[in-house]
Amino acid sequence: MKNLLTIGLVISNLIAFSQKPNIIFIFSDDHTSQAISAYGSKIAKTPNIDRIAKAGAILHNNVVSNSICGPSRATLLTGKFSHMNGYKVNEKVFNIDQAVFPEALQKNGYQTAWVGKMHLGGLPHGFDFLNVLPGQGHYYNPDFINQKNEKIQYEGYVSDLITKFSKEWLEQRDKSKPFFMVVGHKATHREWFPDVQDLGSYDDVNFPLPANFYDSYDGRPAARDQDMTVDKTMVLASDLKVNANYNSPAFKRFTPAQKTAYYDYYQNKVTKDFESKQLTGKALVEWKFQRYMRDYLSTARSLDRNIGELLDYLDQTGLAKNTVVIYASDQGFYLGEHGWFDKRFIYEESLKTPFLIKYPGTIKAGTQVRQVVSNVDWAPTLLDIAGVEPTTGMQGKSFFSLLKNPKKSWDNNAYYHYYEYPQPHRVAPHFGLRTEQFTLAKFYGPQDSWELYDIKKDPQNMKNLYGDKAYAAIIQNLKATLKEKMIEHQDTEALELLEKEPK
Ligand code: SGN
Ligand code: CA
Repeated sequence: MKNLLTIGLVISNLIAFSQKPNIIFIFSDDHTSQAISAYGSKIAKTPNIDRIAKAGAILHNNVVSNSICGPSRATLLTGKFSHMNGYKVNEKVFNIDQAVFPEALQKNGYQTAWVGKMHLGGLPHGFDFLNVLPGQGHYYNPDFINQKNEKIQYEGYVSDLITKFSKEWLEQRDKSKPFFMVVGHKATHREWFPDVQDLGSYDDVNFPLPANFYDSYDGRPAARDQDMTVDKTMVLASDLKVNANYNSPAFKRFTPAQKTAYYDYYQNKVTKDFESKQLTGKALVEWKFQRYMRDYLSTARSLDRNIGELLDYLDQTGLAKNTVVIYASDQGFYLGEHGWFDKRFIYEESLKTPFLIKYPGTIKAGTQVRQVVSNVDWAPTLLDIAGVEPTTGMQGKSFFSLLKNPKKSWDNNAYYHYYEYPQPHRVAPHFGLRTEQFTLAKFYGPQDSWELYDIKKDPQNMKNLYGDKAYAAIIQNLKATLKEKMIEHQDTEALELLEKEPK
């Protein structure tokens, strides 16, 4: 009798688990929507990322709550804002003693894994399998840290190795259980080292300068004070490999063949071209911009190709039918807009992050989602997809219903708070609100200024409307909502600053 009951329980569990979808969360680094063709990019082709959008949904207004790597990842895991999960700036270590949503998935029968870039400073609980890059990781012949905390170096290009290890785990996992896997990519993080086969792939392209490349930053003192311009901050040797230091730690990892390929391209071609031109002033900045775009987009080629390889694998093994695939980046990035690279600001290019999702049979192919959602909503959404209740203290809200019905009305108010200052890019801390139409922000610390943008009229965030009397009522309303959000999300530090403001 007891045996029969046990068999019955096993069978019912198997049925329940087999109905649960698998979830693969492909998570890149600094890969922005301006570089994704599904988002309308004219300068890049990402046929494989686009496959996800074609088969499912693309989110046009998925913002992050703190536009920087480690904090974005901590928010993914906890469903909490930085001030609640404690991970406000990159160089801190994520407190692994807090609840993370993969633990809830495990309790509900899921197998969980994270492969590739993680960047949390410590290995969190909630994963049955880990094989992650230490810190920022390396593009060539990188080390990986496994579950036993052993560091092992592998030969190859990072995006290929991440795909290989992801597929290997899919092969050897416990196939009686549904799974959740993060495929964390290093691409397209600075210093943009393309795979050897992609060197020179954009050499024939002349990239148009963004209209605001020569931004004067009028009316935006925090934007003026940053240190992230292509002109002054981007380094010719380390970023653009002009007379690169082939004895640097990154190059020391190269095999002789990899080094020869890089030397042939960057020294014999790029550096030679640079030195023959003797550029100064605008011509020099614009040359740097062209090289930046070429390196960034060439690095993205391998990322997209590897996503294609993983999607093909899912198709070939039949896993695709019951597997949700998400593609997202930890934040957006500047591709020359405002004259910049990097992220951090509440302005559109770095506030928004790509998010594409396919779920065969549940999310309609070609779905366009325009409502404002945030990365704080990711954890509750993923749990919702798995049919699991949100864990206590989660601050985000599931947007699964929106993916199924993109016409649904929505609270389009996303809260933002960025902290890291002054290193590495001197962006003043700020908090703010992004609604369907407006962005309101307050810069503090070394700055003391408010900014308001009408996103519909000014998606480039060029005209600060804060002082404009015509917007006084709008500002008052937005400030009231901002305060409500601070209270709701318990950002007491920001609330104190807001309370000190003249009324
Ligand atoms: C490094 C980069 C910065 C970048 C941060 C954070 N400098 O410090 O440009 O902003 O990482 O990036 S580098 O010369 O070392 O590449 S993040 O993606 O981890 O947030
Ligand atoms: Ca990042």
